[in-house]
Parts: sequence; C-alpha cells; structure tokens
Amino acid sequence: MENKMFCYQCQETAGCAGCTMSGVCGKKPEVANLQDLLVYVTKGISAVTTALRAEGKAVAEDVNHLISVNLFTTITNANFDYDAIAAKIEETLSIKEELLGQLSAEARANLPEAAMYNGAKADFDEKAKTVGVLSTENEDIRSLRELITYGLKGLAAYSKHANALLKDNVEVDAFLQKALAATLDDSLSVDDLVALTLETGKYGVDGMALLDEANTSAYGNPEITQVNIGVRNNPGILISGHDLKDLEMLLEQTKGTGVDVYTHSEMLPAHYYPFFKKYDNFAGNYGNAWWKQKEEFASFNGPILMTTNCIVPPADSYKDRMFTTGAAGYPGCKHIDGKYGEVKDFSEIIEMAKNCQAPTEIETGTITGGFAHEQVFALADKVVDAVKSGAIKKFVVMAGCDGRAKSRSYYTEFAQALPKDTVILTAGCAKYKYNKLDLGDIGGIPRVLDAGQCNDSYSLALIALKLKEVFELDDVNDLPIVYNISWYEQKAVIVLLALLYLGVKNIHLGPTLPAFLSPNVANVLVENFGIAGITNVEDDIKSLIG
Ligand code: FSO
Ligand code: SF4
Repeated sequence: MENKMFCYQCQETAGCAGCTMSGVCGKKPEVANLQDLLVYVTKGISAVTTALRAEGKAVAEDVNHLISVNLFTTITNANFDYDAIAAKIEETLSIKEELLGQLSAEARANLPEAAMYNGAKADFDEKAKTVGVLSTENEDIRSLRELITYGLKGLAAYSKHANALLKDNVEVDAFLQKALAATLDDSLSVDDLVALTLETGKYGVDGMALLDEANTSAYGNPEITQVNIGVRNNPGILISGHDLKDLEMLLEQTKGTGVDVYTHSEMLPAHYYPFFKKYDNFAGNYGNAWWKQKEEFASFNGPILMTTNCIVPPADSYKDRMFTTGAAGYPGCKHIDGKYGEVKDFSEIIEMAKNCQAPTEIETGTITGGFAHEQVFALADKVVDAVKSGAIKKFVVMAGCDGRAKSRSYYTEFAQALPKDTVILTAGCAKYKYNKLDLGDIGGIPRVLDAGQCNDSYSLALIALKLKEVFELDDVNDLPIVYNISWYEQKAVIVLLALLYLGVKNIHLGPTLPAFLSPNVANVLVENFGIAGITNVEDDIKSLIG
C-alpha cells in the first residue's frame, strides 16, 4: 500500500521503522505531511537568513524566534492542529519574501529551491508530499540530515523557553539556521554531515547553558525539595510541558482565587525553584509521565494547560478542559497566545477551574528532587567523601524520557536491580519509571538525584565535569559514571549530541535505537563513541556496573 505519510523521528515509530499510515502518537497523515512542509519552508527561510548574515546584514530577533517555534511545533506530540501549522507556513513564506528582497541578486541565485518556494495554502498538501524525509534518496545522507534536523528541533525547543524569558543567544540562532540550511545542500558529503552533527552537539551545550541561565536568573537555583503528590480540597489547574514562564503567569493570575495549581509530568521540576515556593496555591505534582495523561487528566477534574509536548490526543471526557499555549496545539482545544514579554491571559482557564470539582486523589506522599548543579556542588564534599570511602561505587545516568512501550519496564527493573552502592542521576520524564520506588539513600545522599527537566541534563554534564576536576582526571570517561539513557522524542536527540560533544563515551540508549540511524550512521556512532543499545537487566547490570 502506498504511504500516506512518513515519519520516524521518535522512539515509538511504527515497527521501529516508520509511521506510514498514521502516527502511533495520534498524528494524522495530513498533519504529518504539513509538518514536513513546515520543516521545509523553515529550512528555506534559514537559507535566506544564513545568506543575509553572510552579506553582513542583520536578522531580526523575531525571525529567529519564528524559526525556533516552527521547529518546536513539529516535535513529537507538540502540535496536532492542521490550521495552526498551515498558518505558520503562510507566515513564514510571507516573512521570507520580505527577507529575499534584502538579499543581493547574486546570493539569491545560489539559494536552494526551498528558499524560493512560495505556494498558496491550496497547494500545501500537494507540495508537502514531495518534501518529506524520503525525498532524500541516499539512506546515509537522509539519516544524517534527519539526525541533525531532530537535534535542531530539540535545540529550538530549549532556545524557545529561554526566549520566552527574554534571553537570546544569536550565535545559537545563527548556527541553528545555518545547519538547517545545510540539510538542503546536496553538495555535502557523509563526512561533512557527520562533522555538522557533532557541531550541533556543541551548540546543544550552548543552548542548554542559555536555558539554564535563563531559568536560574529568573527563578533561582533549584534546591532539594519535597514535592507533595497528593491533592487538596480546592479546584485545581494542571499545567504540563516545560515552559516555566507560562507557569509563572498562571501562578500570578491564580493567586487568591481559591484555585490551586498542580504540575504534571515535565513541569514537576518547577517545584525545585525557590521563586515558585512563594505561591501558596502551588499545590504539588499530580500524576506521572506524559503517556499516563488519559487517565490522570480525566481524574484531575479541572482544566489542563499544555505549554509544550507531550500531548496525548485527549478523550472527550476532558477535551473541553484542555488548553494549549506556545508551540503546542490540538484541534478543538482552545489555544492561548501571547508574545514574549507580554502577559498571557489565562482568565478563561481560571474561571473554568472555579466551577470544577477538586482533583480526585490518586497518590499520597512526596517525592524529592532539586539536584541541579548548584545543589549538588553544595553537597560536593559529602559526595566526594562517599566516593572516596567506597560508599558510592558508581553513578548511573538514567536521564531521558518515559513512554508507553511495555519494554520500558526495563528501566524500573534496572533501577531496582542496581547495587545499593550506586546513585542514579536523572533528568527528564524518564524519572517516573523509578522515582516512587523509595530506593533509599547513601549516608543521607538520596539514591535518585533528580536534576529536573530533560534540558537539565546540562546540570548532569556540569556535575560530571566538576567531579572530573575534583578527582583530577584527564578524561570524563575515567569517572565512576555510566550512562543508560532512555529516549523518546527530539529533545533527547540534542541531549545525546551534547553529551557526545562533551566527550562522553559508551552511552547505552534504549529501549530501542533510533529508526532514523542507517546501519552506516549507527556504525559511526558505535565506532567513535561506543554507543550501544540495551539488552536485559541482568546482563546490562553486569556490563555497566561489573
Ligand atoms: Fe519527556 Fe515529552 Fe522532557 Fe520530552 S515529557 S518526552 S525529551 O517531551 O521533553 O522528557
Ligand atoms: Fe510516528 Fe513518532 Fe512520527 Fe508520531 S512522531 S508519527 S509516533 S514517528
């Protein structure tokens, strides 16, 4: 049967090969194809901005922001709204036409076809079918182009969150656009694209540093925090995704209204920031990782605000109480817009909450987190002593994502099977596989140290570099740290590329290796970086822990 779409960007892709009829994530073929066109025109405008920079001409901040939001929109589970995606394509084309006018005739003549495309909305569906992943025929070139593009999507997501806090890094933006444009360049060889992949990792580190600076300068450094996972008696609003600025605006607007705010999934680490502790109505974290939202959003009873991915297509029972903002979108769910620096109006959500029942309790107790870089540095002496005395034998980085695949129970079992003298370092929604297991502590140091969101993997890298310095080692791979990372979507790709750039070797990646790695590209990663998959808990404990 003829493909209706082709997407293989996430870990849950159909048959570990590609979604061709409809997305496992719920993405319909027409939306998947239109996302391909959005990526294509975003690459096109990036070729234009890159050419403008080469001529010494400035590119406006708004254009950088548009490019980042476009890419973020196409991340797995972020936006399912055909009309919203079509509108972004139209806006991009119109801005690109303006920019083309600023470029010399000579530079225009050298632009790729994507930079010159200027179709009308009626043509989008037809055009979309010709610009997808499979339009690159050579499988290694395709694999590298997609690996770079997915890494850039992750980088764009992190940039977007920093931009929302009015922090920009024009070098990151310029690289992101240059690299996007390079994925259109047929003259680049496999070796060129491998080099560009590694360079993407460098900017991944810079992008995560930018976001870390944006978050900590606005909200303070994360600190050890016990987060309540039970509920109160007031009506509540559940906020999910990664955007802390949206959370801040929601907390400001719900103050004194009798409505509580709870976090879900990747918003949990917001509780670790000192700034948010001043809100009495910031009640706790409700539920688990993104893929459990169907049951948990139903029992929450109140409105839900999705600030980013990961959206599961909502059930009718709560669809009318689900709202989106930023790059997120779902047809039939109200989208609340707002420019950076402006206050978004969440009054409709708050009014709705007032008429809803309080959340139904699904758990009680607390979970502990807040082990980002400054908090861990504050504990450095204790940690170093524990390593020197042999109380801690190994750190196991188990950051990344959670997902619905049954095979992910591996991570729960792996965490349980780890010897008691090991400490798990985590970030991202991967933690939900083991953060309620009560794995105990080592001399007061919890055995699960949660740094925060997936972007806070940056903290884990800083911690590793600090330990390298303290132990006076030349190579970060000589530390007693092993990596068993789970991935799901494209933010995990930039985290992986960033770790590779920092020289980390022998990362184990699961539950399956990316379908977008061709055998040859996978080989490059295996040979140069020792990347490996996972096998079973027993063998992996033996090989990783010894
Ligand atoms: Fe998870 Fe989703 Fe943070 Fe991802 S909620 S899977 S890598 O969006 O971004 O860890
Ligand atoms: Fe399939 Fe993942 Fe693409 Fe969704 S994002 S269509 S599940 S590969």
